[in-house]
Amino acid sequence: MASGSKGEWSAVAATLARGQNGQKRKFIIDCDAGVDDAEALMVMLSSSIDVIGITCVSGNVACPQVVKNVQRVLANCKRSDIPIFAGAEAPLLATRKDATYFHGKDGLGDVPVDPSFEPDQASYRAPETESAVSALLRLAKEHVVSPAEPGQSFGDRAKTIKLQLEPLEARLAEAVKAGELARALFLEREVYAVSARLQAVEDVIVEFGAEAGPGLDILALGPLTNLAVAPRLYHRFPALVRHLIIMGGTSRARGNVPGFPSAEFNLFADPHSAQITLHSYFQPILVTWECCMDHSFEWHRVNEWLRKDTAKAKFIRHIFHFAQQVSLENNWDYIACDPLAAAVAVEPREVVPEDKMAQLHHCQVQTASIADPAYAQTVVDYDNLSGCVPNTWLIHAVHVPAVEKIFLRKMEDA
Ligand SMILES: [Ca+2]
Repeated sequence: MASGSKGEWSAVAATLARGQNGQKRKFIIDCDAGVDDAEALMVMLSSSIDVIGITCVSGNVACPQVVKNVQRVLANCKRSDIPIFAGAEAPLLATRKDATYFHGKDGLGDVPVDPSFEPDQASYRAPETESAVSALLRLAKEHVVSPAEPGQSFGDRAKTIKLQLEPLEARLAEAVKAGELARALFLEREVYAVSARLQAVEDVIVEFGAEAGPGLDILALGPLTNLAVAPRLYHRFPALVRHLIIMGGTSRARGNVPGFPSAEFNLFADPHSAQITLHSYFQPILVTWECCMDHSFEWHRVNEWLRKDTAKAKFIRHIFHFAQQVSLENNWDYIACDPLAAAVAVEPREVVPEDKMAQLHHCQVQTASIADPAYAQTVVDYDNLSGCVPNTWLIHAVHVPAVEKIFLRKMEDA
């Protein structure tokens, strides 16, 4: 029997769809822009949410270029009021890989600024001097809400994790008693991860009180290096995050990285950080590569959308030309990865309306050896054979008309 139980996703989607205590939702976007990151930023900025900062990470291109690309996108959206923070320049252990074959050498299709519809570069907002990880910690603390809504307090989260930990510890004790050493080592690692999640919440309760709760949501669109370093510097950080939505990973071990058949690019680019992230945060939401592939769009349809006579539509056409050519040469449809994750983040109830479309499972990332063809695979425990705690929401399907509506909205000039 699948471990994702009925009814739970609708509760998650309902809290994700609104801020705490009727406030607008506060988002940080962590990205490696990238043409599809640019589109995702435009989705977020055309939605009824507050984007309070953008943190950058090396991925599609190196971090300094990501910062430049975010500056350009924000200027094109007339949102240079949003602070930009430079983050990790390289993965934790892996060798840095980029995706310029698809995004162009500069990450935005190698097209010059077109003065007929793009703002002058002199108007770009300078990046902040504070680092991405420091900004994540500071902003998460600044956005704690007190008192939190019922079911969303630190106290509520601590209770949920405690209930998960007790049977897990019993399973570990049984494995030790039965002399099942491999299983015991595996379960010991899981006890460590769940205990760390509990410790983070308990320490946050000492700092802010059990009735307070997290007020910050994060949309992660690149390798997860910043999100792995944050809890390593400040172990309470994951407890201060309300929802973490990630574009990345695979649900059926079907990848998109040449040479690595079951690896998706964002997790492949820094699998160790991905593993830390899936272990550290409370129920992250994964919009997987297969979900994006299963809901791709034919290019003629996309080009119909882009015919709009707005500056934003012109900007997307401009930066997407290179990626579209690469796609057509390879017979690929338009696979909207980052914008699809953004659509899930902003309108979860419309985009993922049914419980069967999202399920909670234990997921981990294969990091053992780059010589292993399964390197960077997302290992999904669909039937809870591991005895571990299901902690990752996999989005399996989306409601396409709701997605199209959001995609069209992003091209309207404000
Ligand atoms: Ca990205």
